[in-house]
Amino acid sequence: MAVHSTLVLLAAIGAFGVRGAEVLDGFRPSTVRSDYGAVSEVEFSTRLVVLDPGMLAHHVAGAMKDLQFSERVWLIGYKSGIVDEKGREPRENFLCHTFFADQRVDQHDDKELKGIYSDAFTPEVRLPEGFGIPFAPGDPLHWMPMFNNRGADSVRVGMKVTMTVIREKDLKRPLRRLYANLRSVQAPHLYFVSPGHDERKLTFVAPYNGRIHFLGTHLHPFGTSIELYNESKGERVWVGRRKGGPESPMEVYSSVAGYAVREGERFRVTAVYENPTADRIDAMAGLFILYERD
Ligand SMILES: [Cu+2]
Repeated sequence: MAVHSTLVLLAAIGAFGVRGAEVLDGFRPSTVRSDYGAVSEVEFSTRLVVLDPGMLAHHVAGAMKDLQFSERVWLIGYKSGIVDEKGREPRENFLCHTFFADQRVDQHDDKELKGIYSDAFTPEVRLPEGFGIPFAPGDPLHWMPMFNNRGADSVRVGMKVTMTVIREKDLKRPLRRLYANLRSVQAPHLYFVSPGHDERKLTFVAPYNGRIHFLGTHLHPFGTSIELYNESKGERVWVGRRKGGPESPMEVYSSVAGYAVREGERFRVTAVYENPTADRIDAMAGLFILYERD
């Protein structure tokens, strides 16, 4: 197995090159419509990688990418998915989460990012109309796909990403720029939940004046909700819940009007898991926050 993994990994590194970034230039018309200009999409994917049983929050070295756009674009949507050897979507979910940003998104939650995320239960993020994240050709971009394999067998899968953009040359009206920040209740992000109810909290102080326009969650199966609460004002900003059972999609917060944030206000993130099994389960819990600065 180990030899097999290594070969796949080497094949992937060889094909992508270890130095120069992969250039994103294969734009094609998107079915998405926007008042702000013609919408395009651009895709990239990993080669097939081997996921051994029990791999959690695993970033396969050969699957990460350094990327750059060939021209100025405004990112307005981001979608990721898993494909098997036949190019089909497997029934089990091997996607943990992915980050696409101007830096490696690590465990330091205070960092302001220019980027976006997706995960197993929010596989597609679409920014509210009128907002975008601008990228220039020279911007060094990093993409980190993270996989889970909770099964008993090794699998070979790949990850495919479709980005929805408005090319600067197609822009009819100016878009408003969003910044991003990740707030996770636990560092390192992976933790384990015993049978029953589990609640974890994180507090942080807002480092900017602005407005939150999008909140996306990252939870694993049996994570039931994640809340953002403004302690300074004593009010709930938003709580995201599952739309169905333990592995159904998560709600997102998406608002053109947004939620006003003042620098120095204190916020609390509360993540809830309900573990109905007799064993401990893997967990992550974070909020991906997209905001506009005043
Ligand atoms: Cu995860």
